[in-house]
Amino acid sequence: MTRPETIIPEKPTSPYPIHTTAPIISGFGRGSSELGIPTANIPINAQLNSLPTGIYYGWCKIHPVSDQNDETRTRPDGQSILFNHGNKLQANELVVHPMVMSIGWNPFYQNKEKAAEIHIMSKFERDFYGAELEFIVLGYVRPELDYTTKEALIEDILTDIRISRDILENKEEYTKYKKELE
Ligand code: RBF
Ligand code: MG
Repeated sequence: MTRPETIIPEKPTSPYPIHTTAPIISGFGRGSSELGIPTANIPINAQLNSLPTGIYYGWCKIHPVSDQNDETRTRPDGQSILFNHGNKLQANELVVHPMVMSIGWNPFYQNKEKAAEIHIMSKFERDFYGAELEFIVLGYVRPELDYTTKEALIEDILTDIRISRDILENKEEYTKYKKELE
């Protein structure tokens, strides 16, 4: 199936903006390793659960949780993950970033549980599991789709990133929400 055209309203319209905060948990570890597109996974809260599954865009900011020590947690697949709660991040990584969010069952991977994950459009030196992610969702890009190849999925995610970055950086009605996180 090919992606439907993305409709971009003049400005964010109800239910957006959705402004919320969630802890960064461990996902399947596929984003970085298999797709080359890392995502920060977050629990599905009632607010996110009320949205249709699909791809969204907005702004985000990472908040380190400084009163927590590093700890190692074991993922369901047996892999151990170091939770540093964002305490290794640099000042230039703690700014407001453009993001794309995927909510759903990842049909390409046939997940059994609904997941929410955010790709932050910046490069990071270190992981930041256990940090808090504050974010504002401003609009919808497309529904979740299934793909016949991994390459086709990657291509569509890169298109999502390009469309979303363009809206967030060039449309004033969307750019201005960046200030709410500063
Ligand atoms: N997974 C799908 O199965 N279908 C999709 O249409 C899809 N779109 C995505 C769009 C974006 C912007 C992102 C960040 C992820 C998307 N994913 C999709 C999820 C992807 O499969 C997931 O990030 C990896 O499996 C790592 O958990
Ligand atoms: Mg992930």
